Amino acid sequence: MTDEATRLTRVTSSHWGAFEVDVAGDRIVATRPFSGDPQPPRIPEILPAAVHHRSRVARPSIRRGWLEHRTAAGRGSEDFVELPWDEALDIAAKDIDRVRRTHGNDAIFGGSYGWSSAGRFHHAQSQVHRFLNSIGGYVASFGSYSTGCAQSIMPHVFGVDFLKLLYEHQDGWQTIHDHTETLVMFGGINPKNAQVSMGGITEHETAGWFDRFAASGIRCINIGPQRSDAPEGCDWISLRPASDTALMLALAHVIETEGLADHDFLDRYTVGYDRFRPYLLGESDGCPKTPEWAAPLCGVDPETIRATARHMATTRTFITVAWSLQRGEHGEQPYWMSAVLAAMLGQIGLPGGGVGYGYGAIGGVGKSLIGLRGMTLPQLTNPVTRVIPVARIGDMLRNPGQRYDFNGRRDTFPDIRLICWAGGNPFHHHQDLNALHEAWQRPETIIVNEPWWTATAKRADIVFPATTPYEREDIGRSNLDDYLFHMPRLIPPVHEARDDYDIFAGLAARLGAGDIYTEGLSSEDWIARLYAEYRACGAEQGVEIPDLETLKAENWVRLPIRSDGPNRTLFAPFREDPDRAPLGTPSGRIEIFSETIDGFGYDDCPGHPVWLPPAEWLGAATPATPLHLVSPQPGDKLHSQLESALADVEGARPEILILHPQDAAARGIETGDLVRVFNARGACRARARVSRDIRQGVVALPTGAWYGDPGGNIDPHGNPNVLTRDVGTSRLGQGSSAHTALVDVARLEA
Ligand SMILES: Nc1nc2c(c(=O)[nH]1)N[C@H]1C(S)=C(S)[C@@H](COP(=O)(O)OP(=O)(O)OC[C@H]3O[C@@H](n4cnc5c(=O)[nH]c(N)nc54)[C@H](O)[C@@H]3O)O[C@H]1N2
Ligand SMILES: Nc1nc2c(c(=O)[nH]1)N[C@H]1C(S)=C(S)[C@@H](COP(=O)(O)OP(=O)(O)OC[C@H]3O[C@@H](n4cnc5c(=O)[nH]c(N)nc54)[C@H](O)[C@@H]3O)O[C@H]1N2
Ligand SMILES: [Mo]
Repeated sequence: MTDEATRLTRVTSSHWGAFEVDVAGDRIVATRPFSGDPQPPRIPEILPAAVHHRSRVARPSIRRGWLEHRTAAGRGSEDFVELPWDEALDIAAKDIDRVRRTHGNDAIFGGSYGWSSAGRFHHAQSQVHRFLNSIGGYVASFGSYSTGCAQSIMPHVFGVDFLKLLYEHQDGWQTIHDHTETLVMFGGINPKNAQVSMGGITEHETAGWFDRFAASGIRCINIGPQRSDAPEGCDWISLRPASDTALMLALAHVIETEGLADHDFLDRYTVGYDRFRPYLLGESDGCPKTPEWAAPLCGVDPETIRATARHMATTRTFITVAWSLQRGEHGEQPYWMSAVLAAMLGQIGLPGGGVGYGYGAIGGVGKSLIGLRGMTLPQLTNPVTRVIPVARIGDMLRNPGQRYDFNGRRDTFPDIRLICWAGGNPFHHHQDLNALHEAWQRPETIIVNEPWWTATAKRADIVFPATTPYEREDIGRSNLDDYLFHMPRLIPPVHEARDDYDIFAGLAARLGAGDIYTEGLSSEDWIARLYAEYRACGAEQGVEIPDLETLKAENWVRLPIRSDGPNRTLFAPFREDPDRAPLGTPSGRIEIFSETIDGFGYDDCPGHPVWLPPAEWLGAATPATPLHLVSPQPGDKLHSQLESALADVEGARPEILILHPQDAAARGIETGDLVRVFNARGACRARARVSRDIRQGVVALPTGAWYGDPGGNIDPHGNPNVLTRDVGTSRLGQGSSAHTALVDVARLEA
């Protein structure tokens, strides 16, 4: 029995959903699933160990060489000196002031990408951006590692912001369930990834939908390198990574040449098919994109391609594309081509037909809700207009002043002297980490707010210990969820941690911008203000939201904002009448050929979708690097978060590498063996798991193991980003190319 006096149970929310937390005294002692979640994730189980882990940053810490000599030398390898808060804030503020006076605010990089924690007010990105704006601005970043490439290309094709397309236009699960006959999933739909969502999903439903699809006889086809990317019971067409565009072109070729293309749809709703068709048929380049052409590229036999094309053309077919396909070099092409393929089938705008993106990427895609706005900390305005594509940070640090192209614009990389990061772990998320470590030596000062001594914190000059959500009060809500949470402060700050808000308030005050940053409000005041705005917005839309005191008492409520009835269909009004409801493209139609993109003159992203192989894929395998590495999201955590405690679990590190029995046998590797995964960029250790669920020639190593300390020639924990290539998807998208990398694997003696 628990002692009520010392033990308290409350519900809180996170990016991986709601869960119950048991607190005894100053400690979180256990977590339990939230009763309303049909498929609760196991991720929170490790939370108590992580929150109280020895790797928490205890006090403000300044790297010795920087403190004594203001030198970058030793960054990442030197020890830190702990200082009292006031002293550390004084030192940091003085240096920020020096940089902005000497070099201007465009020498400060505050792109600060990362997921940080759920909770609306203590949202680290909003906090750091507001702070930097209050002191004169910063160089920002555009897009995300998740969908950066799609965010650039898809508005040219469909004329709508990519994230709006996902969250407000695409077919709902119910529509798919009720109308789709064939679900073709490039890159699968994996309930493992849908555990997670920005701000959290409370009821995890993805696996449940697949049970219902199976019961109603929907044929689900997973196309990609891993069978396990889709639930059991789905068909699997095993495909070489990065070859989806070749397969899609061959499907399109069959559809066109067998008279299965819907030319009425193409005429009425699209532009540029006449420019694309000669390429498809080989009239413009002498290379018809037949199944026989595609087979050796994508590793799928021509008969399977033909049968699949015919099946797609003769049933209500919904094509889904995982975000992973655009997280690779030339990731623009499979995205654009999937839209063209769907247009040729003529089912866009019909319920359960057409195309959609990222149904398995995060929970909440496919859910139909009345959108409520609000609960966002205003970020003020940024006087610095410089913005880099988010995944080009390594290039920016290496090449100040160098020109680069991005989606039709030419710009030069700024000369960054100071980096301020809160709520992200670039030494988790960026590609080619050994190269980033070198580039990271260039700025004069690096300031990081972090709860844990991550690889990024270890590579900073000044580290401010940040609280976790369990140490502060907040409101949990997400545009993709119908639950609303009061997230109580469950325990006092661990060691001397402070909220990001208080850290930045301390810096802003020292820089003469205290009032601009805080407006004289405490965290509590801000939460009350933002909540009141949110309630008012709800009232405008006829949704009653309880007052804050009631929410605090209830802990969580469910809002009546689901619209599960007749469900959403992508572009239904456009299909109804394309003249009255045109798309936002220059032509008002789906752009199979884009004059805008053609006008950019990019050979790596021309005016219509084309087959462009990446520099690294199985078609370019070499004796030194014969295997394609995919680095998917980890099932047991969010990115690199909670890693400190997970890594303590006996046998958990290095991370598990999945490889095919044939590739394992050729190297004398068995399940459980320690292996070395390597290429010219780096090497890491991993633990082998031999499986037939992966295509021969492909290996999979999830992201998130903490990048080790510099100096070693092998990353001990199994971080795939020592192996990945740091190159933009193309001059158009400039997204992350994490999924296109070649490696080899060798057995390590234990
Ligand atoms: N090879 C490869 N690499 C990839 C990908 C891939 O598919 N393959 N995927 C990419 C993608 S899609 C993404 S989104 C990125 C994710 O990359 P990130 O978002 O950078 O990863 P996280 O581990 O979530 O980093 C969040 C950090 O914020 C800290 N944090 C949490 N809460 C707070 C807070 O309240 N305040 C402060 N100050 N800090 C906090 C956490 O401890 C953690 O260190 O990785 C990318 N990297
Ligand atoms: N548990 C958990 N869930 C998460 C996250 C997490 O850290 N943990 N992170 C979240 C985030 S930030 C994001 S952006 C999403 C990402 O969601 P996605 O981008 O959909 O997921 P990934 O795990 O990167 O990749 C999914 C699968 O794509 C396959 N794949 C890779 N390359 C190719 C290719 O060229 N063609 C085809 N057909 N398949 C390919 C791989 O086999 C891989 O397993 O996941 C979210 N969900
Ligand atoms: Mo992401």
